[in-house]
Amino acid sequence: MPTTSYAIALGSNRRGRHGSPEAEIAAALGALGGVVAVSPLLRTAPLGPSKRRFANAVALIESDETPPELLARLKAIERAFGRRRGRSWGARVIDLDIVLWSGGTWGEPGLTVPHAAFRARDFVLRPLLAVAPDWRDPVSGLRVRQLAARLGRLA
Ligand code: A4P
Ligand code: MG
Repeated sequence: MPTTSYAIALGSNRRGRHGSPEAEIAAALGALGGVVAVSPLLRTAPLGPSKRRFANAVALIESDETPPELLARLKAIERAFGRRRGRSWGARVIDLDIVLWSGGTWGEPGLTVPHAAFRARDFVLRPLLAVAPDWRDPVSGLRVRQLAARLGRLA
């Protein structure tokens, strides 16, 4: 029985071998496995230099993996989907980020959980709000619904 759950953010703004960004996200959900909830899919304006709009979603998964084990698997899925390395913030077929972990916080070079930027990102908080409004961020002590309300007020 998996004892650990994660919130995973999915983003895509480039067609891949599965088709549209929406189709890439659907395929990534299948590759992830252990999915217990999926937010509605959102079309969002790009943050950063990329000009293409993104499809974004958040999934809750159950898994026995530690955060580094899960990150390694997410990177393998990104590679299998044709993501090109070394193009930070560029157009991508799929981007998979660990947003929250039921175990709390994890920090090592190359991996910070909760994700360092999720509290400021509407394209993560809005879908997260749909699947885990009461999840408490272990760093700020605020629930997802409070983080989303705070961001909404600042926007
Ligand atoms: N890393 C550290 N912590 C984590 C974590 N919690 N989850 C490291 C996943 N990865 C984590 O990520 C860079 C490195 O972060 C990873 O190798 C891992 O070791 P990346 O996905 O390889 O690179 P990136 O995504 O191009 O860079 P960056 O700066 O992480 O970009 P973001 O934050 O992923 O943002 N606009 C909209 N509307 N929707 C989007 O989804 N996404 C981005 C990319 C920009 N604008 C967007 C969207
Ligand atoms: Mg990423």
